Amino acid sequence: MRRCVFFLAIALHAETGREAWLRYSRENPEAIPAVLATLGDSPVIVNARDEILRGIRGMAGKTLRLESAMPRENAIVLGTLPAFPNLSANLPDDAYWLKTVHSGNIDYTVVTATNDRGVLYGAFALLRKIALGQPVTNLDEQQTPYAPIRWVNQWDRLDGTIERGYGGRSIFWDEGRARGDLTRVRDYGRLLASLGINGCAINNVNADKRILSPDFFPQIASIAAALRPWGVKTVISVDFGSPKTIGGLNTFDPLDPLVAAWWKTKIDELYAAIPDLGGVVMKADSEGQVGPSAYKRTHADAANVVARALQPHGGMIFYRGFVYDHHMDWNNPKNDRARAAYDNFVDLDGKFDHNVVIQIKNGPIDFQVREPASPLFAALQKTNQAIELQITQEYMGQARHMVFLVPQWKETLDFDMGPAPVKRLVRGFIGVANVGLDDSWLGNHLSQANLYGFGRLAWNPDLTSRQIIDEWTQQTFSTGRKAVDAIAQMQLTSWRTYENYTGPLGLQTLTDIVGNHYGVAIEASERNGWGQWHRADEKGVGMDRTTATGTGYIGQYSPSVARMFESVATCPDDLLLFLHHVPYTYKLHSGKTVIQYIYDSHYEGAQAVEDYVRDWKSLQSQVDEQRFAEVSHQLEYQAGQAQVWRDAVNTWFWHTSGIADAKGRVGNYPGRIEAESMALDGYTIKLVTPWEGASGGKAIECANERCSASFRYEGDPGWHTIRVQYFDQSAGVSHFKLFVGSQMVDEWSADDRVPERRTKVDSSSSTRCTITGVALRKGDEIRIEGIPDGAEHAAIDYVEIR
Ligand code: GCW
Repeated sequence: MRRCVFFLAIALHAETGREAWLRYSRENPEAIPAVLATLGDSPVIVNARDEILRGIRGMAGKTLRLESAMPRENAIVLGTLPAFPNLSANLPDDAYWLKTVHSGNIDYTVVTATNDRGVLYGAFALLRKIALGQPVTNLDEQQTPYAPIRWVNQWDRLDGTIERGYGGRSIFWDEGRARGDLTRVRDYGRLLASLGINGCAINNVNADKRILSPDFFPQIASIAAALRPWGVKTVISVDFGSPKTIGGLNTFDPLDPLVAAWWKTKIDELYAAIPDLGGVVMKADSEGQVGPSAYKRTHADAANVVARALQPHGGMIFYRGFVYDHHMDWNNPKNDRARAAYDNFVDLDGKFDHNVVIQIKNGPIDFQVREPASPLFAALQKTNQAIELQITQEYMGQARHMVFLVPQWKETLDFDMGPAPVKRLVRGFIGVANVGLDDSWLGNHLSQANLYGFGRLAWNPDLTSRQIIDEWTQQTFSTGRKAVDAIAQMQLTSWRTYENYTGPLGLQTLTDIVGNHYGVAIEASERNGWGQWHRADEKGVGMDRTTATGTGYIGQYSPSVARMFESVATCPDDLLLFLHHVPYTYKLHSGKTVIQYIYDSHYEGAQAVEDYVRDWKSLQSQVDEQRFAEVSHQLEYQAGQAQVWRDAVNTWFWHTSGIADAKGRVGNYPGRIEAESMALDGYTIKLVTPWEGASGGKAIECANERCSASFRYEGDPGWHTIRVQYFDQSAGVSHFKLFVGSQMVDEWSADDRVPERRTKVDSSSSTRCTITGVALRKGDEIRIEGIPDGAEHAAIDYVEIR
C-alpha cells in the first residue's frame, strides 16, 4: 500500500545515508600515487591507513599498494613526526600537517602529527580535500583544532531508548546491557573521527545509577574498545547520588570523607577497566536529579569530590550548568528561569578544581529556536567552561523538520559578551548528538549536516556556515553546482524559516513544553513552574527581563551588552519578546507592529517550506533515488506541519489580541472545507486540545469499522490539487480512500513513523496527503472514507482544494 509520498521514478542508484559524508563517491580525482606507506602500527594509525585505502578506492577506483617503509617512488606516507627525521614542527596534540616533500624526483604526500590521532585527522583531511576537488599535489598545511575538548554526548538509556533521540534506538545499549554487536559504534567512531571529535559520553545525563555497578565496567570497556581505534575517548554520565544508591552508604554528602573515599575507589576501579576513560558528565540538582543541595553544599563541593578521584587518572568531570528550579511560582513576576545558571554558579567562580569543566548550554533556557547567549559564559572567569550545543533537534522539529543549526550556533559563538566573543571564552565544544540505529543516524538525511557542522565548528569556529554546508553537500550528495547551490539555499535559510513559523521575535519555540516538545501548544509554557514563560495575554506579550522593571536578568550581562538589551530602542528585534514585555501594537525597528510581524512571519515561514519542496524536487537527477524520495517525503510532511503551526499560532494570537491580520489571511482559508462541516456517516466531531492544534478547533473521528465524510465541490472546474489534512497517531495504521463521485482517485495508509508520544489527535499527529491532478466539476461529490485501526480513529481535520 502506498504511503502518502510522491515517488518519482528514474533516478541514480539508491543509498541509505549510513555512510553520511564518507561516501567517497567522487570520480576522477587528480593523479594519486600508487603506494601508501605507513610508518607505525598502532590501531589508530592502521585505521588512518585503511581509511585512505578505502577513500581512494571509492574516489579513484584504485587500490593503493601498502608498504611499511619509505618507498622509492611517489607515495602517501603516514606517521607521527618522529618517523620523519627531516621534518620538524611544533604541533599541539591532534593537530596535523599535510606536506608534500620533494626528494629528488620523488614526491611524498606526508600526513603527520605529534600524536596518532593527529595522523588520523590528517588522513581524513586529505580525503576531504580530494572529495572536494581541491589540489593535493603541493601541500603544506598545518591545522590545529580550536578547542582541545570536542565531545559528543549521547542521552542513551541502558534499555536502548534515547531521551530526545529521533534516529532510532541506541547503538550502544539494548535491554539493559551493552550491545553484543558494536558495528554501528565503530561506524560512529569513524564519523566522529572524520570531524576531529575526540570524546563521546555513551549514556544519558539523567544517569542510570547502574552504570557504576561492577558488572557494567566490562560493558563500558567493550564500547571503549570500539571507539578507541578512532581516537574517541569514552565518557560516562554518573549520578551524584551513587555513593548511597549503589554504594550502600547512608549519605552522598560530598564533604563526607566516606563519600570522598567511595568516589576514589569507584573511579580507580573504573580506570582499571578503562585506563583511557575521558572522564564523567554530571547533571546534579536539575530536573529531579539529586545534587549537593540535599546537604546544603555547593556545586563546587559536588564537582570537586569527583574531580579529585579522577585527577590521578587524568580524567575530567563535565559538570552541567543546566541547573534550575522547575517548581517556580508563576505568579511572581520577578521569578525567571533564565537567571538560574548564572545565579547558581557565579559565586563559585574560581572554586572548581582544574579538571572540572562547567558545561553550559548556548542559551539560558533550553535549546529554544532563539535565545541570547548564556550570561554565564562571561561571568565565569577563573573556571573552565565548555559550550553545550544540541545536535538532536529536540525543540527544533525533531528531525522531521529540516533545520540547519550551524548559523544559530555561530551567532552565539560570535556574540560579543563584552570581554570577548563566546567562542574565546570556552575551551570545549559539547554536542548533544543522540544518533541512533537508523541508517540516517539522526532520522533525516538533511539533519546529518548538524552533526557534520558541529564537528567542523569545534575544529574551527571561524568557518562560515556556507563553507560548512557546501563541504557537507559535496561529500554527502553531489558536487554538482546546482545541487550545491540549492541545498545551501535551503539549509542556510532553514533556521529562520523554522523560527518564522514557530516562535519569532524571541518568543521561543511555542511548543508543548510539558509534553512531547514537538507540536504547537502556545499556553503549555504558562501557568506552571517550568519557567519557559512568554506571558502573552490580551494586552501584550514577552518576558520583562529588564533591570528597571523586570526580573533583572539583563543585569547578568557585562555593561555594554546589558545596555543594548535593556533599552527597547537598541534591543535586537529577534530577541525583543525574550527580553521585554510590549503591547501587540508596539512597532519594531522595521516599523511593523509586533502582531503583524507574528502573522507575516508565519505566512513567510510556511511558504518557504513549500518552496523547499519545489527546490528539492528540481534535484531529482542529482541525487540517488532512495535519499531523494526520503527527503522529498520529509519536506512535504514539513510543509504540512508548517501550515499547521502557521494557522495555530496566528489564530491563537488573533483571538488573544483581538487584532486582525491587516492582510486578511488569518481565519480565512480559501478552498478549505472543515471536516466537521461535511456530511458525516459514522464520523463524529471531536474537540481538539489545545484548540489551536486543529483548524476550527475540531476534527472528526471514526469509532466504527469504517466511516465517511463528504461534501460538494463548489469551485471552478478544472485540474486541482486536493489536500487531506488528517491525523497519523502512533497507535495504529488507519486507511483512507478519496473518491470523486463514485471513482476512487487515491488511497493511502497513516503509517508514517511518528516519534514517541504522538498519541493524540492534535498538531503533533496532524499530517497531510496531497493528491495532484484531479479533474473537478462544480457539484462533484468528494468523499473520504476512513478505516480506523486499533486506537487510531482515522481522524480528519480538513480538506483543501487548490
Ligand atoms: O531540554 C531538556 C530536555 C531533557 C534533558 C534536559 C537536559 C536529558 O527536555 O530531556 O534531559 O534538557 O539537558 O538535561
